Amino acid sequence: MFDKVLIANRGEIALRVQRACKELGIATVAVHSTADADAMHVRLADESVCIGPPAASESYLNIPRLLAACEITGADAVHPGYGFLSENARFAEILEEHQITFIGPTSEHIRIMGDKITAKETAKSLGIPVVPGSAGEVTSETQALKIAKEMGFPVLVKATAGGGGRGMKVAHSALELGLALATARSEAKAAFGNDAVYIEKYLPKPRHIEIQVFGDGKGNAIYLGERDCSLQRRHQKILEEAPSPALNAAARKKIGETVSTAMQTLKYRGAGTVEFLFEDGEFYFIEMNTRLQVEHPVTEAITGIDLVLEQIRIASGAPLTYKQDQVTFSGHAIECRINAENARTFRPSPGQITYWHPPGGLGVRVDSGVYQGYRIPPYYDSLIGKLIVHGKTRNECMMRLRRALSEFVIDGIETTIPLFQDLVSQPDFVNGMYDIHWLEKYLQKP
Ligand code: MV4
Repeated sequence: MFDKVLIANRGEIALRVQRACKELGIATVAVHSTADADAMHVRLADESVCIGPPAASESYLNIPRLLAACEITGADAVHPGYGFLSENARFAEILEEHQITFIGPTSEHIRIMGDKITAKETAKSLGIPVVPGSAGEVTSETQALKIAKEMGFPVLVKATAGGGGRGMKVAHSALELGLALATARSEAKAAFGNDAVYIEKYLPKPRHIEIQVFGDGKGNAIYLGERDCSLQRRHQKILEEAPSPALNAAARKKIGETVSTAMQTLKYRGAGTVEFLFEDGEFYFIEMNTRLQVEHPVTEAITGIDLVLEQIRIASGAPLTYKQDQVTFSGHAIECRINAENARTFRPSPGQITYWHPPGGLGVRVDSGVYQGYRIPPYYDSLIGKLIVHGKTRNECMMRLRRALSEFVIDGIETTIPLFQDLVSQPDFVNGMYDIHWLEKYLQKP
């Protein structure tokens, strides 16, 4: 087991990793920018290293500085959290070259899944259902038109180097295809420096359902159920729940076994999330995230499994703690992402928290790195905490969520709490009847 883990992240996820390390008796090293000198993860770490000014490129994304922090402190492993360098294959490689364990998958698997085309090709070869579309990059309108006519319109043009919905254009007919290709290419060139595009059958009203999977890197893998992340705004997840209201036990078992078998074949190591679009009872692979996700606590709530403990154990060479038949699902969990933003305009609202009173009670968890008096810096993303609520049923979970939201007091800044207080009484949400477009349509209503 590791002696000392450097946590290459900040905010609530840095604290989350620290908790797991402490439970395993592992010393922790926090890194921070000058803007985060007063952050909770710095206060609670055994050691801390200031790695630079506020800009992420000069701190949390700066590989030489993170490596220097490892050398100075003698850390023998690094946990990347999510975001920042968590899916940077080169960072994983460099750490391994310095005999420091990267708590995550191999750089090879990070690289494969980081490219949309190779990820989709790999998924297909492993028996995972994918969206019908071009075998790879399309380089001419003639080629695109031939494939589109075979699939049927509408089709979606996507950037190979894309992600988070950037560089995507829908074409409803042959007449629109040329413009969609040209627009997607130019946006991809501008955003990613790479104008390669591919096309897929466009799914008009899907849900976003992701499968949590764990592998030991030696050919064993288990799945830990699914999370429904369909409530999104501009490709930002707002609320996630487990299990999905749209899945029954048979569908869950089928897609879970498909994914875990694929990860066994791949000899995948660590935590992974396989993302699908789900429409008319069918799953379609869109991408795989080779990191721990923000929304992992809803899976922890219904399985009772600490995913970060598992990540650290696997990275240290231990076998999976659980066999598939030891993974059980109990109850329902919902996570609300509390952002320092105006609940209607979503304008960021950094500043000092003058009063902080989180909810409590049975089935209520708040993961956050802020505290009363803390000044939220304007340099990083606006997530200040996650409210995770668990209940025996979805209805009990929602009753508890409404009560927890009513207890939550955060003064001094604006937050998205009022949005959730509104959402949990909307009939479509209460009935679980929402797809990936529902929230943006709802927010556009006067
Ligand atoms: C799609 C799609 C419909 N049809 N692919 C958005 C970002 C990237 N994760 C993939 N995305 C989509 N791909 C096909 N063939 C719709 C989306 C999409 C979406 C997917 C998941 C969650 C939210 C979304 C919001 C808009 C579009």
